[in-house]
Amino acid sequence: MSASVIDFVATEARFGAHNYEPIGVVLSRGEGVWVWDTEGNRYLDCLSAYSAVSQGHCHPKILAAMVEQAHRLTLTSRAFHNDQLAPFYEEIAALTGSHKVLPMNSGAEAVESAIKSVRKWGYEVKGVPDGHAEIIVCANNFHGRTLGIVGFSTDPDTRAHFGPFAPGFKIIPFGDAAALAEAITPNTVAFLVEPIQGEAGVILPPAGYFTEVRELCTTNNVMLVLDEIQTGLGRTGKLLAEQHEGIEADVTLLGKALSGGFYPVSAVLSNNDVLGTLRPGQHGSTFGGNPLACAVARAALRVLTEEGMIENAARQGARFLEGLKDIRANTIREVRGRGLMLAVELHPEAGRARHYCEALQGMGILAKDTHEQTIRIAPPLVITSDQVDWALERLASTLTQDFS
Ligand code: IF1
Repeated sequence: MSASVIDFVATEARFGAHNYEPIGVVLSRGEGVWVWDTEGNRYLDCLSAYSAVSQGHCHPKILAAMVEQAHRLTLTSRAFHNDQLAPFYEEIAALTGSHKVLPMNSGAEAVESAIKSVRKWGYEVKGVPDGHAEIIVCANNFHGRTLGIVGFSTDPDTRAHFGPFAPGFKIIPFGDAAALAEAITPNTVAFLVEPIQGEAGVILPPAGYFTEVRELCTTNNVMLVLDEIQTGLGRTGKLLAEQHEGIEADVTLLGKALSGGFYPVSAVLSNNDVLGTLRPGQHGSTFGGNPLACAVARAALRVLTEEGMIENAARQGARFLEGLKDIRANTIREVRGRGLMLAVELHPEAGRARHYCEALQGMGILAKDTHEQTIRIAPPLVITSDQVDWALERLASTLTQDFS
């Protein structure tokens, strides 16, 4: 690392809460799938800010919409109407086939908002006795960092020493429909689940799991809440990951790529019943649904569909996965994923995934490890075949090295 890079890193360490341990690269510019560091080195971004920059860095049309709106009006609060909210509602509802929309900012806020809404639905529509609503979640979930959410995490780092936590959550194994059937009681209001578990290491459920989940939820009048904050908006090669399963959630959570990485924008989408229980004064946010966020989200959704990014994610994702499977390296335990949400799990004896990510950085690729043994690969959805092949060459040569 050069002197200036060490300076940025040291200053962060001196003043910042040490809640991250970034790879030693200081980025200052991005365009499409590429990012550049302060010294002008170029990298292929295989993290996409945890899938938030799916449309590619600094997409010109989203940028133009943001700048144009920023000149006109940024924030009104929901005390008044603004002329961007209604078209945003219409467009996102039409695209996703939803009846109602609740705009928020971060992903965690969308999750919290869904929890509040399904509980309220449980008391006011389903008839659960007040204070007794139960929500079922999965082991190894990741839904965000707020107190409500970390209380039902099973990851010690995420949870430890942040309690006491809110009651009302039951944890079952992911991918086990029988466990869901057993966990449901008359007080169950919702099952909250990721279509593919991201932080857990890109874990796909067994085939048919979500069909059974859908049936169980319908039969027992339990709201199926899909956290598509990471899997949604094209990441897996479909608009929503639920489409791979041939099901429809009752409540869908979106975030991250909803703004193409320009701004925190999230949303709860639902049928009429769930969000219909919220009355004036019962939930809100200063920034949620602001005109700048709505203008950015509208452009982010438009380019996703108009520029064929979802189809490209399916095509390039299949190419990337095939290419990864063709790499003959005894460091690799398993390669998995769907669309451009991919992971390479290493054998325990191969050494830490972090070392491979650092080696990849040296070859011009930025990727992020998760859980010691897994390298996550999630480039922007605008990646081309040549760029996939370019990445595969470098991954192949890195994965055949030994960092144990
Ligand atoms: C961090 C992982 C990704 C999410 C799902 C809600 C949220 C997230 C399915 C909350 C956020 C992030 C946050 C980021 C790490 C990251 C992540 F490694 F933890 F799993 F993306 F892969 N639901 N995921 O994945 O959204 O409040 O952050 O906007 O550093 O904590 P948020």
